Amino acid sequence: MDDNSPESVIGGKSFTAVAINCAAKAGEWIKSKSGSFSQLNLKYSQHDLVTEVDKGCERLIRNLIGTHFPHHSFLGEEGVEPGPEASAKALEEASDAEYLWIVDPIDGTTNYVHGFPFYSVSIALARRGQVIVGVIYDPSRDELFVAERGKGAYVHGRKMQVSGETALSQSLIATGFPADHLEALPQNLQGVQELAPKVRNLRVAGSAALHLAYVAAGRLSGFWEIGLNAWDIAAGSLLVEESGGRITDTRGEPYHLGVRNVAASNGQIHGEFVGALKTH
Ligand code: 2AM
Ligand code: CA
Repeated sequence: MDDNSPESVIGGKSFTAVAINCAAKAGEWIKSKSGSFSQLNLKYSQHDLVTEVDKGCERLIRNLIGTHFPHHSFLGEEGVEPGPEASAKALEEASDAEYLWIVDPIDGTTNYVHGFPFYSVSIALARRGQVIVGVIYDPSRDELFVAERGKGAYVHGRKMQVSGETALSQSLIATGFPADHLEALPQNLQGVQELAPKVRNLRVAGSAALHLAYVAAGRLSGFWEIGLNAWDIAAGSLLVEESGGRITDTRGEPYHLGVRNVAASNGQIHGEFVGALKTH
């Protein structure tokens, strides 16, 4: 039986339909709470924020997924202790699962807290470590990005395709400034130093998942960031691949769920892009 066929799930909903439903519901709820949350807590550092909306949103998604697929495993940002060691351990513990949902309830929490409308809900389903469904929802623009392995990636029901730039000099590249100011930030800044003079321009908008969706949609030529977690990248990785782009780590090695330093692009600039990042 096809694992994604209606017979395999309660209520006859496919994996992708459930992911879309979760992302849309969660996104609407987050947006409705924007500007009115009461608790702002610091996690790993003063640059790592969480609100009660992040936590409530993750609970909502977890419950919905659990209703449809009670035997599937779940890895969510808010269920894991802050810091790279805890997230690596959580991923390792979950990596044996046949089906693993990987969820970031709000990617871009700092933006959300400040009212800067660039944040997203990111939901991926991995089967034995390979992402097979990826959904990213941007509630500020009501944009839903969806990919299914082997079936393409879509936004507003239109098939997405990465951009056509063939050189860094024509490229619009995004990055993120990491919350870890000891190791990840200096490494990222070296990349900025190397790339800034080579590209058309750089952007730093604050949601890794949405940056990846924009690479898939051809709005950015590429994106890299240091020190991310599986939930920031998993859904976006499939969007990029299914739109004809390439995703690796920043040294050009193949992407897998444990990758923390990520480089995604339209494929055509990938060699030059990763080559510049590797200079350091
Ligand atoms: P978040 O909003 O879900 O925390 C911005 O540069 C990107 O980095 C966002 O996707 C953000 O995700 C992520 N990010 C923020 N703080 C982080 C941390 N301490 N460790 C890893 N990723 C982080
Ligand atoms: Ca988050």
